[in-house]
Amino acid sequence: MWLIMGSEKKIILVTGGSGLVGQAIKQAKQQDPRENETFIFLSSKDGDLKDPAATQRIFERYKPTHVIHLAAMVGGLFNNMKHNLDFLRNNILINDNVLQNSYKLGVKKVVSCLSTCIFPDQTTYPIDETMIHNGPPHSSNFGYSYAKRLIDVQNHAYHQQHGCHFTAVIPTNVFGAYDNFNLEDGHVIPGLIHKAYIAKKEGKPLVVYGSGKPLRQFIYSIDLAKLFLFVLREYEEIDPIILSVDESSEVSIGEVAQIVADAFQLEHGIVLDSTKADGQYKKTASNKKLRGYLPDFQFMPLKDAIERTVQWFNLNYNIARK
Ligand code: NAP
Ligand code: GFB
Repeated sequence: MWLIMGSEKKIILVTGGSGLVGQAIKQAKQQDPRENETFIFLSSKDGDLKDPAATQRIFERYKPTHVIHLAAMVGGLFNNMKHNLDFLRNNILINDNVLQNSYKLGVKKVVSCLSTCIFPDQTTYPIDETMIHNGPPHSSNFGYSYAKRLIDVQNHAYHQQHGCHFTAVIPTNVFGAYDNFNLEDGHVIPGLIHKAYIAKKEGKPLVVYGSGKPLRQFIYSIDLAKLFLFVLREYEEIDPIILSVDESSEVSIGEVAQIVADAFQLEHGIVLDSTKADGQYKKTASNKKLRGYLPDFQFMPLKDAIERTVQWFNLNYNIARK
């Protein structure tokens, strides 16, 4: 039987499949299925990937041909500032176990997930893929950043020594359904949505931490998921690729807070809590490399994507991570 190139049977293991990005990939692959692809979405209930033996058992059980590696200790600014060591150690352990087992089982391709916060804090803008190792990251998240930078080093080392095809994507701040809406540990958009939900109930203003001035590029989880499938199916480089909305879509935290307040039709305005940290002022990323591959990719407008996420949170308040 002759198989057309590229239609070989793929068993795709998605580590961290129960989280924000994992759930979005689950939805995106249903919207754009391929006959030769079988996906397995893992959660930490399937085994602790910090544990080498548990990771080996998972790989021996599913025998993946491809891996989308999302599993990580993930959190917002304030969680990172409190737990830099845990972010460093937990993510180094998880990444080493997943990549080493992928190598041992002859996995054909691994796509890991970095983040634009790992780039040097003192840099020129816009940031591009060549700048990953050009200096220290921002002090608020150095633990997470160095653990993620190490993935890029590991990918090149596995390729150089064993010819492995391990690569990585670098998303900007992600948001969407199934996010972590915990007020202490989560990121800004889920944090604002949860606070707006409470403010609506209590007839109070929405409290925004910090000055509201920092700038961010936000990518909707479903858009990121579609781009992840493109990278899994068609991206052949070992070097990573930034997955981001255009630079022109960069917004301030104050502007995002206003979009969230409008989505809840809040009547008591917004107040700033300047006792809270701003973190990194900006991390403006270029998506020129991505646009080279997908010049016409349409990102969902931020306002529409936030409204959909607010709708999801209102409907799923009971099950949402809080
Ligand atoms: P998330 O919602 O917090 O999900 C994390 C996932 O990892 C969950 O499925 C969790 O399983 C799993 N996990 C965590 N520790 C584990 C362990 N020790 N063993 C096994 N599984 C474990 O995170 P996310 O926002 O989807 O992030 C996915 C990837 O995108 C991460 O690599 C993250 O660094 C990257 N990223 C995220 C953002 C963002 O803004 N969120 C931005 C850039 C890059 P349980 O559900 O069982 O806990
Ligand atoms: O999303 P966030 O926690 O992470 O915060 P970073 C972004 C900005 O939002 C900061 C402000 O300037 C915060 O001061 N902010 C305002 C809030 N209100 C809130 C709120 O209620 N909750 C939160 N969390 N922030 C992270 C890195 O940096 O980016 C992580 O620390 C990860 O490692 C992530 O990479 C993508 O964008 O500052």
